[in-house]
Parts: sequence; structure tokens; C-alpha cells
Amino acid sequence: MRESTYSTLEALVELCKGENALFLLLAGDIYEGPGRNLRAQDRLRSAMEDLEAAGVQVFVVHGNHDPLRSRFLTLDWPSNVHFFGPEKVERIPVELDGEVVANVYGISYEKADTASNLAGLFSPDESTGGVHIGLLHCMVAGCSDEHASYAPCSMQDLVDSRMDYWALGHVHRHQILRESGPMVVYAGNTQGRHINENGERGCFLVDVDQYGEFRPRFVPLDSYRWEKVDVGISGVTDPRDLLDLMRDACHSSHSPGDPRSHIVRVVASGRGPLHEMFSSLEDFAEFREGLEASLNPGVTLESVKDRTRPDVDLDALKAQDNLLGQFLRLVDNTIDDEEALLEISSALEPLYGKPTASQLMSSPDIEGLNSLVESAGVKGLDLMYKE
Ligand SMILES: [Mn+2]
Repeated sequence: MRESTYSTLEALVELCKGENALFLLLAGDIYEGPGRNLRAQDRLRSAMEDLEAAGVQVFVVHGNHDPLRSRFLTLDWPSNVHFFGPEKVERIPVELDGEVVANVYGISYEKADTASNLAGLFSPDESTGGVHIGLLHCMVAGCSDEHASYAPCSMQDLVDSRMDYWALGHVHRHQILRESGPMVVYAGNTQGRHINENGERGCFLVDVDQYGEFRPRFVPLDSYRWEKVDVGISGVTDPRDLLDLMRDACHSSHSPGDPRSHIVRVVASGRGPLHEMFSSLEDFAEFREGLEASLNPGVTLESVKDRTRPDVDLDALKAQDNLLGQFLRLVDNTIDDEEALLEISSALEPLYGKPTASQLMSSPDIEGLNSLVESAGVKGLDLMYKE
């Protein structure tokens, strides 16, 4: 797995060469940490040398994980590579057959903690031909809640910049945020690093036609892949049937013969009689082993997460005049009741208010409180129903 980052880099180089790419854009956080190791830099440099030999230019900006100030050692880079500096947005024209066909604008982070809106600094040089492309490591407001907000900007800032295309870095999940005027694209990372970076990872191969229209195509480059699948237990009574369902779900994204291995998490959910099986450690372990053994080569089980609930007639239980009935009605009435939720929130204050805890987790919002109450309901039902 450690080698996978390097194999995706090789796949990227091969793609650029095979497609006769004019240039490659790297939108920051090429290195994970400020202590860029020599080996990583060296591997990147040989990849760049390969591209130099193939006539592919490379443009690089630095982000919060690899800001310029952290560079502890500078290698000599081949002449096809351009690193953008931190002082101002710089424009580099790209020529094809003696004609400027594109202008790449970029700026790097001087330090990790970059809070200013860098997108606002971009504007096209109207005196030149070709398309205008902004290369930036930044956080577009509202596009992901998984990443901290560095160089924050809004979609309107990107529109106002009058670039034709934005090649953005920072958010790891690839996405096209806007189709045109300008096209705004996060390429994401080339290799998922853990189960929460599931799904295909790679780059966008972008064609530009003579009218300046961009046609991006996502190309997966990852050497192995994390996947998450959901399997409902409702209506299933035989563990062997559930195993079949889970096995098929694990295989659903992996075609036989695919050289790329998949590591799959199965999330079991819903109410059903097999909930009991998940509650028994021994039965669950045996079931898990059976599932693992049933998988095709190239498909590995990461884990089976149990989100199942007991098979009960919830409405009948709620109507009962006993402790469980009262409890379930209380849960129902608390959900979406802002006043009640705020009361819970202040009761939790001593927990989330502690400096050590608040570094790890932030106080839950209304939605978070709702889901806390919901899981308390499920837990309470599990505990009380068994009695
Ligand atoms: Mn970043």
C-alpha cells in the first residue's frame, strides 16, 4: 500500500504520455507533510523527467500540506516544471505550434495556515489569446465538510475571476462544481488512503476544442480502492441468504479480472430477525469469516459494521403503557423539538466544552443532536426490549 502513491504517479505519467497531453496541472498537497522526504521528491522528479522527455509541461502550486516555507531541500527540477510562487498570481502562457493556446495562472501557499481569499487575486490578461486557467489550492464554500477551510472562497469569487477553467486542489473527492462560465473542477487525490476515501480516485483528462469548450473525462488511476456498501437485513431470515446478499454487494463494484483490488466495508442496517446474530460476538465472528471466505480474489473485507435494529413492531411498543412505551414516545417527541434538543446540548456542555475534548470533537448541531437522540432510542430499545 505504501507503494501505491508512487504507482498512481506512474499511471498519471503514462496517461499524459499516451494521450499526448500538452500540460499537467498539480493543484497542491503533493506531499502529505511538511517534512517532504527525499525519496518522495526524488520519485516526483523522475516522473517529471519522464514528462519532460515526452514534451509535457507541468504546473504546480503548493497547498496547506506542502507550503513553500516548509521546503527543507530543493532539488533541481527539469525545465518543463513550473512552480508558482507565493507573492502574486503569475501567468504562464502555453504555446502549441507557435500560438498561445492556454494561459495558466497560479499562486502557492507560503505557509500552511493560509486564510486569505486567493481566488480574488486572479484576473485574465485580456491581451493574449487562448483559454485562461486558474490553478489553486482552496476551499470553495459549501462543497465539502470533510476538509478544513484553507484559502476559502465562494463560487461567485471564481465566477468573478473571469477564468475559463479552475483546476482546484484540497478536497480529496473528485467533483465538477460547475459546468461552464467557468468550469470548476476538483480533481481529488489519485489514491484513496483509508475507508473514508472510498470510491474511484484519479484525475481529469481535459480536451479543449477550437471554441474553447472544455471536455473533462475522469480517469481512475488508483492502484487499489476502498468501497462501502449497504445491505439491509429487513425480511431476511436465513444467515446464508444474508451472506449471499453481502457477498454480491462486495462484488458489485469489482469486475472479475480487474487488476485493482477492492477493500470493502459492509454496513448492515434495518430491522430484522437477524439483528440477534449481530449481537452475539461469536455468531458475528463466524458469519464474518464465512463472508470473507466467499469473496472473489481481489476483493477483501475491511469490516462489517452493525447498524441493524431489533425486529419489533415499533408502533405497538410505543403504544404500550410501560417504561419502554414511555421511553419510545419521549424519543419521538424529542426529535426535531429544538427546545428539548437545546436542553440536551447544554447538558452535554461539560463534555464538549473541555479544551481537550473540543479539540477532538465539536459540539453537535441540531442534526447531530437528533442523531444522538435517535441512537439513544435504538440503544434503549435494545436494552429494554430484551428484558
Ligand atoms: Mn489541502
